[in-house]
Amino acid sequence: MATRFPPGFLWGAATAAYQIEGAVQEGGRTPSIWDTFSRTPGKVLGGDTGDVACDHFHRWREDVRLMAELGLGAYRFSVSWPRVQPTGRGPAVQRGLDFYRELVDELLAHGIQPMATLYHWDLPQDLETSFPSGSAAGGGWPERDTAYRFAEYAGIVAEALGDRVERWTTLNEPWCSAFLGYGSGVHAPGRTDPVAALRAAHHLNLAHGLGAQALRAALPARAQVGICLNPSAVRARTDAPEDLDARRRIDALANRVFTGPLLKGAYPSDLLADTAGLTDWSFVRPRDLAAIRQPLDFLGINYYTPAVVSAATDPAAPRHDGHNAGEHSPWPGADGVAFHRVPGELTAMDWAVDPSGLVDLLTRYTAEAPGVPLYVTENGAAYEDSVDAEGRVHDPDRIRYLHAHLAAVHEALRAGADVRGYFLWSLLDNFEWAYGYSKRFGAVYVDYGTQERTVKSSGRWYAGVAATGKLP
Ligand code: GBH
Repeated sequence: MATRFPPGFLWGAATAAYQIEGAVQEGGRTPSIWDTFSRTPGKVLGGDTGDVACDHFHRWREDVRLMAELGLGAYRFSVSWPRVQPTGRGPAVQRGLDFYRELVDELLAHGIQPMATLYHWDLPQDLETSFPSGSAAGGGWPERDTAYRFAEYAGIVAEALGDRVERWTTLNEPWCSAFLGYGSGVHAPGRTDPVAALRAAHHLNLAHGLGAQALRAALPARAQVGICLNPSAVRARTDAPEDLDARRRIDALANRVFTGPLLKGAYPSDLLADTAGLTDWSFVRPRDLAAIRQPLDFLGINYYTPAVVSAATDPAAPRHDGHNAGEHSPWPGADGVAFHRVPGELTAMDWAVDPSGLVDLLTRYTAEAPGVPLYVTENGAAYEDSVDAEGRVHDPDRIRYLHAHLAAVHEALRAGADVRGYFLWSLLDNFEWAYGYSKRFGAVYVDYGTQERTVKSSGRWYAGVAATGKLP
């Protein structure tokens, strides 16, 4: 049977501002927590920063031409908060808004539908450093005020771009912002406080809810508002009750801490019980849950690899969640959980290739969010690509990865999942957070010395899929 996707299925690619734009000191932009973090020795591999990245801030016209060459129907980008509202408070900077307006106009001129993400991790540094409550540790997402600031910023961007952008997402992967930023500390701002991480998760949820309200107030009725999560397809290593319980705990901390309030209007009671030794959750105020549970026009699912967990037997064993024993955990209150090597071939990130996790997530969230269309807002893989003597980039591993995951999307569609589109991560090789430029996820190769772009064989392959709407 031909693997044909429904008519109108959206074929896209995604990026994020700090990972591609560069030009960090231009047009009135102020530093974000990622500027600070990447300049702190030891935080990012090789001391890499986003100072130049793909120089997209200057090369966006060329990059839109590339998207057109690939035949993309949609492009998911993020807006840099400190570029449009320096320091995260007060008036917007026109130059910053103009950059995105021109980008969007160029996309539309090429028949490419923009999807705007308001927050892909580049919090204005000033909101982390200077904030009302005066806690000694810092501000940022553990502080309630940051959610209010986000809603204001969301309104500013919606006013500026609302006439031309139809699809909006508030946050990208709040799990990473909360638990990697404030729990394990491997992402900016690099704090390692389990309670701060839980507070951050709540204030990110609140920011989504207040931000979605601000978006709707400013946007035309046809606009669609959603959020991108990175739910974990988490499995128990065995059916033993203690392993199933480990699975339940990680499911609560990875998934239900967000989907509980977003879809059901409550934090899961098992999560509150599991974390009772850390916090009584009194930072959740009575009206917050109603504010968070806004109707969603779509839900964005980012997927790379599943997780396999069990009850911990040897606490010193490697954890296989990217965080080793002795390091701070991104899982507050779940110290008794072990993460295992997931079966399957590994990508350059050491993430196992297992598309069945994507089928599981798309099926699960179709059931848990009835009537809410899904998009795969990120999926892709890093491999060790290089340009050959003829100037070509041959990346058959990535083609295999994409093929298998698109087949998984198709399988989910056949099982009744309401998936409306797919965004490949990423359009370009770019700044891969704590890994700097050492990991390449692009469908287009970037030579960071010359900023030359070369479409990889996977990019050409994906263009064929986008053009025909089916898998070869
Ligand atoms: C996304 O993060 C980001 O949105 C994007 O900016 C980034 O470039 C891209 O993915 C690639 O990293 O640690 O082995 O258990 C994804 C972050 C990746 C965090 C998978 C959890 C679990 C794999 N997530 N990870 S493992």
